[in-house]
Amino acid sequence: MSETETLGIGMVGYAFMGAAHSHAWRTAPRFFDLPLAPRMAAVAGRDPDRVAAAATRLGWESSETDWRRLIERDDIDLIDICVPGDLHAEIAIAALEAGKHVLCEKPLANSVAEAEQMTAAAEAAAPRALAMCGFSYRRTPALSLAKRLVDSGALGSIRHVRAQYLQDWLSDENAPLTWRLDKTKSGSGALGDIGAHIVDAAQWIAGSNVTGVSAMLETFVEERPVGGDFVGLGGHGGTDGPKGPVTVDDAAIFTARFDDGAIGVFEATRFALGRKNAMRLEINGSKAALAFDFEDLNSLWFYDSAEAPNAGFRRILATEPEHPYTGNWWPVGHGLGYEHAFTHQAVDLVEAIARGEQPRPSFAEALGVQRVLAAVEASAADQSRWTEV
Ligand code: SOE
Repeated sequence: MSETETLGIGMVGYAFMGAAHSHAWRTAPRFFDLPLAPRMAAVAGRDPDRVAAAATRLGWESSETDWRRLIERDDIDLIDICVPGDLHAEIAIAALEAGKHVLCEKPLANSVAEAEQMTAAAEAAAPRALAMCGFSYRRTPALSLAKRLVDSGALGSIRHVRAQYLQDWLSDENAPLTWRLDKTKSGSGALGDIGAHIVDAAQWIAGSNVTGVSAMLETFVEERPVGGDFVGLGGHGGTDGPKGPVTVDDAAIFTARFDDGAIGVFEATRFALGRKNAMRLEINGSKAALAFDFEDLNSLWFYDSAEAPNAGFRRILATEPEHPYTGNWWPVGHGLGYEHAFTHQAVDLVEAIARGEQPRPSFAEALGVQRVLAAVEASAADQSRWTEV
C-alpha cells in the first residue's frame, strides 16, 4: 500500500485564528479523503514558553520562536499566517520567494500597496508555490449553496445586495484596548476585520465586483483602558487606570454599485447590541431572492417568484448530502458550526495544491477586497464623496 505524500504545515500565531486553523488541519484528514496528508510540523510565536504550550495544546509537533525558521525548514511546505495584518506582507512574501505555499488570514494586508506586493509575489511564485487568502465564510455550507444557486441562474439578474456584519463586543466603553483597535497592527477596525468578510462574500456570491462606494466611518469610543481582564475578543478594562487612543473605526457603512448593475448596502459594526456574529447577506434577483444570517448558519432562506404567489421565503436546511461539504459530516439535520468552514478551507487548499491549481480566493481576489476597503476609507474621509474602486 502506498503512503499518502505529506504536506508539512508551519503556522505563525496561535491565538483565536491559530486555534481555528489548528483545529482545521487536525480535522480535515479525518473527515475528508485528502490527496496529501497535512503534517502539523511547527507553530511559531515569540515567547518560547507560551508557543511551546500552544504547540502541545493545539497538536503541533514542534515550536519555533522566529517565523523565519519555519520558512528555512525543509520539512515545511506551507506557511499558514494567523497573526495581525501588519506582519502579513513580510511573512507571505518571504515564504513565497522561498517556494512555500501560503495561507494568509484576512484581510490580506493593512494597505493596498502591501496587498499589491503580496499579489505580485504570489503571481511570480505560481504554480510552484500557491497562495490563498482565508475568507473562511465562503466555506460555510449554506453560503456555498447560495453561490451555487446564483451560479445556476436561479436568481436571474442581481439587483440588490444587502450585506451586514453585526457584533457587539465593543459596546462596553470600558472594554480594553486590544490589537484590533490599533491601526498600526490591524490596518482598520470593523471595516477590515468584519467588513472585509461581507465585501468578499458579496462579490463572490453575486459574481460581480464593487465599482464605487459612498461611505461613513465612526469611532464611538475614542479612548479605552490599556489593561484589564481580556475575555474573548474584548473583556473588561479598569475604570480608573490609564487609557489609550482607539485609532480605528468602530463602525463602517456604505452604499455601493456593482459592475453588473446591482446596487448594494453594507454595514459592519462592533456596537450592534444583542448581535453577536450576525454576518448577514440578502440578495434580490429578477427571479428569486436569498437570505442568510450566520447566527442561524445551517439555514439558507430562498424565495422563488415562480412558486405559488407570495408563498414567502422557505428555509433550506443546508445539511443534505448533496449540499456543499455536508456529505462528509453528520447525518442530515445534525448541523455544522463556525469551525467547519476552516476545515473546508484546509480541504480545498490541499486539493488545489495537489492538482497544482490556483486555490480561491487568490491573493488577487483579496487585493480586490482591499481596494474596496481603501475606497471606503477615502470616501469617508471626504464627506462620503462617491469614490471609484
Ligand atoms: C473578530 O471581529 C472576528 O473574530 C474576526 O476577526 C473574524 O474574522 C470573524 O470570523 C469573527 O469575528
